[in-house]
Amino acid sequence: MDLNQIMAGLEAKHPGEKEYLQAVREVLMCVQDVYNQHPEFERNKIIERMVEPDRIITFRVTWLDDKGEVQNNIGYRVQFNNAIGPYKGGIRFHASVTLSILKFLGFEQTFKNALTTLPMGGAKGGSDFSPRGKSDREIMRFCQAFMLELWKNIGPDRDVPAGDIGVGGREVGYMYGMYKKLVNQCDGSFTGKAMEFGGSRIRPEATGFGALYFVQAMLKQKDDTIAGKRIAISGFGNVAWGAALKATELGAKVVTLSGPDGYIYDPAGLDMEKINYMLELRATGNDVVEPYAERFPGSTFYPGKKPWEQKVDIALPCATQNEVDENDAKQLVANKVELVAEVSNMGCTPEAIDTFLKNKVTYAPGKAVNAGGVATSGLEMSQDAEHLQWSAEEVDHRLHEIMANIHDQCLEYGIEPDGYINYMKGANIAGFMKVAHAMMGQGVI
Ligand code: 2IT
Repeated sequence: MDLNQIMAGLEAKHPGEKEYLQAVREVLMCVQDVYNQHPEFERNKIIERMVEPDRIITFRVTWLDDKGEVQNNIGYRVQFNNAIGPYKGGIRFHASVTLSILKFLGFEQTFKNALTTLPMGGAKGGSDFSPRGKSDREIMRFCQAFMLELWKNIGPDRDVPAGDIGVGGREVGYMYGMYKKLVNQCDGSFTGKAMEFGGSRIRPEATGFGALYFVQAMLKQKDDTIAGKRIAISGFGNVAWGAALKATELGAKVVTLSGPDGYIYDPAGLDMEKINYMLELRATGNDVVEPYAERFPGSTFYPGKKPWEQKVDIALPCATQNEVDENDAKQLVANKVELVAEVSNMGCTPEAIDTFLKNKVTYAPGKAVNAGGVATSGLEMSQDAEHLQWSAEEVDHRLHEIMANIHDQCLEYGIEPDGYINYMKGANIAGFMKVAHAMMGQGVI
């Protein structure tokens, strides 16, 4: 494989798709040596087939706002790769959504899902619809309008969507409700459903919990433990909440949270009351964290800034792609950060990752760290298929096993000659090998 030639071809074909090209370059850079040891991959054009989505579905979503005015948005589903199982991946509702972002997320999802060991392919969907400031009725009408198009393309053995930024239990409920109305079947073709209609215990917490189990495995590898560590978390959504909850339960001190408006520094660390307050903040629909500082004296709000300027042992980006840039990384390194684990998808820019690797900071990518979310979605699919609901202990036990297994897979391919563990390389090669072998086994299609 000639990395630069492949990238030049993709850049010409998909100009301006910055996030998608970034995600592809990272994977190809990591797998090129292994790839070149397998001439059969080259003969079968595995890379060329893997970097293009199987199909992209684009549609107009028209809905009525509370004033009775007609609103239009764009809806997408990128069905990236189903070599390993039905397409699987979340739906994102955010004003920033573009095809490039959904292609990057679908591409990442394919390898992440392969790492879970469960039979799931990769996909992603979403809309440029912004839930910020919308009423519950507006959210419902939008979700229903979105499903009027998407239902034709999904199904329990075809494509199973779930939540992502801007899509939580409420939105999944409204979308699944409309889907059921249209197909007249309760087949569980969505995950992240509420417990009353086929959801799985632990799914709301799973991304954050799984990330902390992974961080525990990374620390154990260094003969270290999490108790007493100071942790910076960004975001205050579902993923940040689960991560903050588990980190606090494990005895760490979470000292930051953030929103689009800035970040909160709370030197006392989070406790249950503060963690529950994150849910209240989110329920306002205003997408801001500033009120936290008024509610909890002793904490400070830093408008327009990111939490990476604080001195911490562990940084857990939990907000969105490219939220840690080169300057943030340099600041973290200067403050002697020990470990950075991306809980958001592609949370660090390539320059930030380079900075961590050069300074031998223990760093792991989103597709390994945050895979507990989609893994628990896979467990939800199993429960729906057998018409049963498992106990929280059962789900949590399996989540632990899956995260430990992903950590082992990273070690298999990521240990460098000097003993440094390159989790990015390990995760990308392990995920890639699984997808490549699955594609090889099913012929040229
Ligand atoms: O990025 C992700 O892995 C998710 N948003 C969860 C996907 C899923 O299908 O549960």
